[in-house]
Amino acid sequence: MQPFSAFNLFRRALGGHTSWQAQWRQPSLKSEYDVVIIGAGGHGLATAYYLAKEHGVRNVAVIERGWLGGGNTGRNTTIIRSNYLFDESAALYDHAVKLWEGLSQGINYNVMYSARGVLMLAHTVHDVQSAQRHIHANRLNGVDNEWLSPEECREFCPPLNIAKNIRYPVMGGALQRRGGTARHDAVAWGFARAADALGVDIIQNCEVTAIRRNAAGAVEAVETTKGTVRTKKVGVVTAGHTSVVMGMAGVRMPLESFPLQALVSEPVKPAFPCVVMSNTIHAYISQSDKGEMVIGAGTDVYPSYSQRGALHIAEHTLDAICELFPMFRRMRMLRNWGGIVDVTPDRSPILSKTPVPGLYVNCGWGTGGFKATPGSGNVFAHTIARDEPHPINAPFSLDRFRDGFLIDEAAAAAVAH
Ligand code: FAD
Ligand code: PYC
Repeated sequence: MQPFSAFNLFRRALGGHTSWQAQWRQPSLKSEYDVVIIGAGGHGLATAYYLAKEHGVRNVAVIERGWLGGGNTGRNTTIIRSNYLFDESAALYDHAVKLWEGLSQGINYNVMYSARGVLMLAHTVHDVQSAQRHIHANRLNGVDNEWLSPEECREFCPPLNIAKNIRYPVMGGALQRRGGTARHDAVAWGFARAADALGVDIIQNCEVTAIRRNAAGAVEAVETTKGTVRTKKVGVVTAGHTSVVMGMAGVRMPLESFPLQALVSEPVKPAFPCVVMSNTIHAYISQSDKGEMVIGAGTDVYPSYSQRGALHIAEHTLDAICELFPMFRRMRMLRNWGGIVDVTPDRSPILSKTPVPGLYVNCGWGTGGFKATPGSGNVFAHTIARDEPHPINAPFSLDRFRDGFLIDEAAAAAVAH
């Protein structure tokens, strides 16, 4: 019997190990796989897991140039919601929310999904109309969303300042009660452990440097810093760098990459019960289980591959947070960081086959892909295993930029673009 201590409780929460690295095999890269997934973020790992679990495809490698979840998966503000305007988006993101609800049990790893409610504030007449349009559209799609008056907003989130004379007065808010947060790195570790247990090889510190095609144009191998791997199927899941990796196969992508940043405060006792977002002033906030206030800012104005954002953008966000939540004015910020998000012209993701036989791409999640992680992996695994899209991701094809069937969620996204 182990002595009772916080340390041992922590070990038990991790499944009996002190290090998450110790929880799975450390395989060497083989020379041939049925499927190679490039990128061990949440989406790549979820794809591998569902390939093995639901399609019986287990001879799979997930190849990661850095460490598990070290990209956007470990850098985001963990907001989960499915209150998107268009039918196609509502179906995709709500598929994910339904999977979040049973994920910890499904992969036997506590991802700390917490449906504490996401409140999106309205500060102008335009915001009010747009939020109410979303509420009606969401309800028609079976997605919960409801309108709250300013007083009801404050009742739901007591620290909120609803004074009428502030720079951005709160005119109400749209509340999705099933929305919330999860622990982002646990999502990567949990999918990794579950995929590994089904036989998937997860290879870290290994960069894919080339994608080789045969005389017929189909994928035949990838070159990596640990050697050549033969394979007939490659899934590219490399948020922020998708244009670079797809360029290795000669495919030009409709994407731009931008830094997006976030910051956390010193930890405090539980003070903030929900998630609050403001599209208009580009601020969003929740409290992590460690007690830090998790605050997200807008995207930088200029495209870049830098993993830090411009300071004036963070300053603008903190101004807004202090006005909306005056009790946080004297709080100290502990650290900030950035991730690189790739953005499509219609601000909706691409989950698609490509013109290259055997090459599949999952990207373009911009500022909002964390919430989609299990749903994205689930339908992308289907697409790879069957060489045809799942009905949920069929509208999110690369072809839409040629045919014009865009899913224009630009105005519906929660942060500055
Ligand atoms: P990543 O986690 O970025 O994984 C891609 C991996 O590919 C990386 O680990 C990278 O190292 C690897 N890679 C790249 N090139 C190669 C190569 N050549 N060879 C091998 N590996 C390679 N979304 C939300 O839903 N809610 C939020 O609150 C939210 N907040 C955000 C806040 C910030 C600051 C940021 C940056 C993003 C936020 N997002 C949010 C977006 C979300 O984080 C991403 O959409 C999502 O995590 C993308 O996951 P992924 O697995 O596709 O990518
Ligand atoms: O998509 O909900 C979201 C989001 C919040 C912060 C960044 N993206």
